[in-house]
Amino acid sequence: MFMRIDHVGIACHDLEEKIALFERTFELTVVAREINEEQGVKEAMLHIADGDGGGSYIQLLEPLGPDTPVGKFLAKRGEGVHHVAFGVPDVTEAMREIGSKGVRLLDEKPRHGSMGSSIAFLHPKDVGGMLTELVQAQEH
Ligand code: MC0
Repeated sequence: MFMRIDHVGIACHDLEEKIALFERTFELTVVAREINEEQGVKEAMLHIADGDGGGSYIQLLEPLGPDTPVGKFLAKRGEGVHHVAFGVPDVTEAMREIGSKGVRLLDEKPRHGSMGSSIAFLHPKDVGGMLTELVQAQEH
């Protein structure tokens, strides 16, 4: 079902500061930036490697406000890993398959994600405490 880890999302207070830290420490390069109003984030993707059906990335996330998923996470837990995203060939099919196993889907239908992807989230409480995202990369 999963083709690769698409990205690991990291919640932070200051996007520019954390981009500079990751560039300096790991020699990673930012390949995309976006403000996603629907998800309440300003984000940057730092490229790690290319794999089956798409690349893999570190995603740095700064909340657009306190009353957003990442804003609430920061207030409760502080900076750190917010979610893990898996690449799937077909996000709607993956939602159907995983949902049929009793895992709560946080989205009724796929939403717009980073770099033109289609995404959906699974409830962390149903998958071992890890907020999990399904990603179907944009076709090129
Ligand atoms: C909350 N919980 C988490 C968590 N956030 N556990 C692991 N990882 C996280 N990130 C836990 C809480 O500690 C709590 O457990 C329980 O889940 C319910 O949390 P809550 O605080 O009561 O509820 P909310 O209102 O904060 O909602 C949490 C929920 C929400 C995961 C449902 O954040 C959500 O719908 N997230 C999906 C969308 C999202 O995260 N978007 C931002 C990234 P206890 O034990 O205390 O009851 S957007 C993105 O990444 C896009 C741009 C992309 O990749 O392209």
